[in-house]
Amino acid sequence: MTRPDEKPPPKVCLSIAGLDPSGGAGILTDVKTFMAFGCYGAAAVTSVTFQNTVGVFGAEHQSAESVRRQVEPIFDDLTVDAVKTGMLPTEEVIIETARMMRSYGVEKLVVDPVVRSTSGFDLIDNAALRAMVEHLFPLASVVTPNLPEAERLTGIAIETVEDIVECARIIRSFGVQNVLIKGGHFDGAKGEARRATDHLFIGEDHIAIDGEYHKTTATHGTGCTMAAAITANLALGEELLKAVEIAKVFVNNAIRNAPMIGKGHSPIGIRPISR
Ligand code: PXL
Repeated sequence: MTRPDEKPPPKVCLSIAGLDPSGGAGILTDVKTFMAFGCYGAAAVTSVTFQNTVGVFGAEHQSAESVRRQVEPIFDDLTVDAVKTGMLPTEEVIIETARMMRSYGVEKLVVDPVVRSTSGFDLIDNAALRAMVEHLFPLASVVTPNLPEAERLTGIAIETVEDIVECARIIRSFGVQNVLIKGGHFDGAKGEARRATDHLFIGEDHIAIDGEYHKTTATHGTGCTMAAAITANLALGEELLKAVEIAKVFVNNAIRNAPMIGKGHSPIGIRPISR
């Protein structure tokens, strides 16, 4: 079939993550973000969560077979340019996801090691976290922990930038090529204006990416949006550093444009970017 507008087909991004039916995080946010960058978004559900802006009230995890039966037809049919993983709730789902990434030869893979919701609900168990480190991290183009996730992965209590560097060293020792430790939760030095600086470790290089800190409750879905925006930009052919920089500006704008809906942490405002 020829395309009516004769434009080249869009880049295809796939999210393998949880469903937040209220649309603040997870696959709905990922697909909105893929679309904002002009990519085509596909998604496989790993867990149906029950939540709104106030909190997470529970979750029904999918089996590894369910995830496989969602993902296989997508790869059999579409050319997938990049994949993002988010909430992978169990060891079996992680092992199956890693197996599929290897078998389909996925080269652009963003792994967001989602551990806990903003409201404090544990989204994966310890065995799953160990499996993610062992099976999925070595396949990732980049792993994108926030500070609590970096602490949980390494056992380090982060208080200084040196602690962040040490976390990155440990995470890389798990066989990860590139790590982005997101600094939105970092208080910084006392007396200094608070910034949201992210730390990207590419090979041996450490690049600090400065950003504005917003004092706001509208932070639900920032992590998903950041990882999805990186995924879209990798799919579009950007280098990792450029993809992270573009994603950072995108999330910043989305926080500024938050719709401020709901009684808890408002979702952020994901809007198409103008090219
Ligand atoms: O932001 C972490 C996250 C990721 N994925 C799903 C979630 C959450 C937080 O609530 O529900 C599905």
